[in-house]
Amino acid sequence: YGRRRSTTGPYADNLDVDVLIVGAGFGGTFLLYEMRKAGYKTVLYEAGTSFGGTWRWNRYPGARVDSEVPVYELSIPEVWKEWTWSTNYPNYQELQQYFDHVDKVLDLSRDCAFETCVTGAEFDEQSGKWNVRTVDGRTAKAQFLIVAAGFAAKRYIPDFNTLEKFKGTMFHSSFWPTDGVDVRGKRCAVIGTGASGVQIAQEWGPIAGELKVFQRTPNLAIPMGKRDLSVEEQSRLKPFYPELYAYRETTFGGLCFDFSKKNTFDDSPSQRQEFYQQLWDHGGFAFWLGNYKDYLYDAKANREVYNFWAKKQRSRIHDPRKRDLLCPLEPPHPFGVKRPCLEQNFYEQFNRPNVDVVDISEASGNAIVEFTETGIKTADGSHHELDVIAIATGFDITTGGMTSMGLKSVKGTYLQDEWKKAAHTYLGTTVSGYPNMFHLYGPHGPTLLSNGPTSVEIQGRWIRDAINKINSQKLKFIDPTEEASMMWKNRINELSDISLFPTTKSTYMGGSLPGKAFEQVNYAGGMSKYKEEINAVLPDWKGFRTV
Ligand code: N01
Repeated sequence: YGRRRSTTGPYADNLDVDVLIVGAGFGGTFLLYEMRKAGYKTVLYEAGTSFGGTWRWNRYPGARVDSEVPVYELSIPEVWKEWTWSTNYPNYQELQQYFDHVDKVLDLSRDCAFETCVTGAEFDEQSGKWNVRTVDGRTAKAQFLIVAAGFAAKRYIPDFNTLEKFKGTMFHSSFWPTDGVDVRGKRCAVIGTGASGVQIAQEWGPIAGELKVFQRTPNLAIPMGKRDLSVEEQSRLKPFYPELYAYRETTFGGLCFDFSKKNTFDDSPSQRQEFYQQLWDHGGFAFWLGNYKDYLYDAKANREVYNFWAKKQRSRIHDPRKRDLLCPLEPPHPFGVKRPCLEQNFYEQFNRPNVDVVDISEASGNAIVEFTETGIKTADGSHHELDVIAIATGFDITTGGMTSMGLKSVKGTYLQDEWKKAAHTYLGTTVSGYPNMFHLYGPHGPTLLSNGPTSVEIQGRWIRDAINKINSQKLKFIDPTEEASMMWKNRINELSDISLFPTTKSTYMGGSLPGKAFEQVNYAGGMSKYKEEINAVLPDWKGFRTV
């Protein structure tokens, strides 16, 4: 970071702007557009080299989105009118092209400083401005600070014994070399079976000499339903896009479908099988967030879904040992309380003689003991000889981006200390002690339970409206109270506690990082309810100190 491209415009030192945004993914992009449209002098700082956020960093083999386009898209007409996709689930390269298109159409780059990493920011109550510092010593003042760092900004590499000893090629999934890694004929391993691990395994199975997937918990993956999209099909549908973008805000997940209005046992067993089959054939998250409305709340209903899933996926794996590890008859956890990955041919990979799954679950007692110069040792005494390792162990989920930029509160404390265990926010958009700071697509919003673009548009418009209101009321700043933050945390827990989410350790419940609290990090009441709740506080600044 810190290679300043220029000394002028957004790269200048001592900037004084109305709004400073950090992060050029969907959130930052949308807000830069909205803020400029509302007439604010805005600058965006981005650590990477261009727009795209997660899609610039996650270049691992097979990286592909798991929400369908055009739902996974900004609703800005100038953008979608001129854009067509090759498939309903584009890969990272096509998403990068999409972001280049967004940049060009909306003329965004002129207000962006790339390779600009924020290392400190504090609010001065006297002047009512944030003082922001970058890694190369630049400073900027801004009335409003918007943190759009995303939920996967800080990668997590477990503290494996003697990791540094390994002499082969090893990368974390979110820090993959631009030129890729040639695995043809090589002995490869993937550690982790989240969405990243599953996608890498699919890509490597057919070409690696040998592939070992180190699995702690099976991913209850479901079919993606990827297909080609023609220009004609997209042109035919475009007149309906505004309706689609309005509709997605009314659903639980911000998608183009919603949970069924029925409970599981309202239907007869045969009707249920028929319904599950329809969802399965639809592909994508329909089987997850379009299923019976009670199944994420009722264990008996959930088991029905699991049984259907297991029957389907077990039939694809020939070897009984691999089948039982990847798709056990007894659920490792309720279906859907960990994000089910969308797969294309993940299970078929294990029918290849060169692909195997290594059970490192707690129950097996076969944890990774250490890394050696030539591979990985597991507790059962095996030494797995390897040339290439993909570490797909995820992120410091939702909080990592915000706690990595030296944010200092008006009480003199740092966010990274305050949030060591868990996040405290009000509405999933503001933090007590950090006046005039807003965040989106992070902790305590619908984030990981939602379609990204839908979430950032709802939160982004709320942030825009809040900023407009602060200015029209001639306020110096707003700051949520600690009581309001507690109330919001209780609300987050209340929505989650009635569901099956708290039965299982997952990214939703704080992730894998040692020392993190086991608690819900998302608003689990659905997008439309969330929108209603956050919009209700604006008219009288309920829960905020206003100065
Ligand atoms: O990471 P994850 P990810 N030893 O945290 C395992 C989204 N995303 O990068 O399940 C061994 O989901 C861990 O095991 P367990 C995605 O939806 C989207 O895949 O905790 N293993 C798990 O298997 C998600 O929200 C897309 O038992 C260890 C894996 O590592 C977020 O990004 C693509 C371990 C981590 O899975 C992150 O996904 C990619 C250890 N010490 C990502 N610690 C799409 O749009 C952890 N694990 C398709």
